[in-house]
Amino acid sequence: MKQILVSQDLAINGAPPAFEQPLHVGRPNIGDREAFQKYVDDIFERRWLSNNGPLVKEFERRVANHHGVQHCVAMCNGTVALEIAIRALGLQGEVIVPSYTFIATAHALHWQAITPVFADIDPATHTLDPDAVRRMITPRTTGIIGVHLWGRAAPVDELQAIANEHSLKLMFDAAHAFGCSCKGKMIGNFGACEVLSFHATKFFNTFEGGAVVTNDDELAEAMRLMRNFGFSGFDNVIHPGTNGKMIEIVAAMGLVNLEAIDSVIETNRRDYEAYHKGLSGLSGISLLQYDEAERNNYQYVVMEVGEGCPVSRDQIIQTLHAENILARKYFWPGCHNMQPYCELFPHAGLLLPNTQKVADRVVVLPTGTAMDEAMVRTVTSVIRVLLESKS
Ligand code: T4K
Repeated sequence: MKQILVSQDLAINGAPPAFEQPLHVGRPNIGDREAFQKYVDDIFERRWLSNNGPLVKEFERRVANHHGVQHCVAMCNGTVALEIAIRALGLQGEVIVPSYTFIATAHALHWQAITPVFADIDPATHTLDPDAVRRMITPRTTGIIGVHLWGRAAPVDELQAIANEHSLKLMFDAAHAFGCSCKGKMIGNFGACEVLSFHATKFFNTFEGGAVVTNDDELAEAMRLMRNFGFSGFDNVIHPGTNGKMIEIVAAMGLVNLEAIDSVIETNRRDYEAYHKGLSGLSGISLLQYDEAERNNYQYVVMEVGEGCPVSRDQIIQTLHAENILARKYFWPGCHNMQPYCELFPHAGLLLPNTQKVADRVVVLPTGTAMDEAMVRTVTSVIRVLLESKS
């Protein structure tokens, strides 16, 4: 790794890039490979590959225990888990969601002919602003989907109070929040249900995968039917359904990666602290903080480029990319600026000033077990040298 001390050391100024191989946000965290191979041999031996097999059942038990919830219904990915949860809750008409989220939150509604109504966020937390939610309620509203963005909980109590007051269903997109807590209570215990994602890029992955966690017995039962075409035993369909099943080899990856969770948190936390140290004191630069009183997975290191910064967010991204550091602008430009929503609701942005502001200033930096402290130091020195050269 090259030393970056002065602006001539930067790739944008003609120097070779800091990294030969690209550094990604979302390099998968992978547990014990031998343990995984052993599971694969057992699966072949059993010849039971899918359909609620023993590993999926074991995986569901372990994930439910980890979050202190009654039920975990494992699915093929987080998006299908969202779709099934939305359908099982009976949402229809309009559902209030943030625009500052991954597109799947909105698409899961639109895919089922439900209108996602975008409410603004609190710029300090990046999660739904309860007052903005109130403003978006109409006679067609049936529910609210809060998103625990970056693994930091949405305002669960305030959203529940609004839901109760207006007889709305409340659920959470907890795709980022595996193993996180809110006011000392594990994610999974809020709203009617919460949806986890186990995509390759997540803190905890099963290659692809997702789940709905809930304490509602009836809801869990309906979702179990829905993910398997509505089958109840041989030849007996008792519910409308789709194919949302998790398969055995995926559950095996989950069981292996569950064992690695503590060490992944340790690594993420180390990176998060190294980023803090490396970026402290830079004008206009701040990092989103995790509340140390809660359980966090520290998967996302979220840098904000504010007004006092001598360079723009996009110049920082461009400079990092030239070094092969593929920092991301998640979740720019906001769902409301993407298809089909930008065409369906061309003026939605007028009510989303904080979403626009935050989407324009965030840079998500690489973390995870593919990074070490020296790599983090190189990333921060690129940003430091760039800013110092312009101030
Ligand atoms: N709700 C929220 C709030 C979400 O963030 C997500 C997913 C969902 C719902 C839906 O859950 P899933 O249906 O996905 O389970 C990624 C992920 O694809 C997506 O799962 C995730 N959120 C989102 C935040 O990030 P992209 O398109 O930005 O990145 P992608 O998948 O190309 O991966 C990013 C980088 O990671 C790649 O450039 C290279 C690296 N990578 C990726 C994969 C897949 C690897 O090194 N190895 C890999 O196997 O969406």
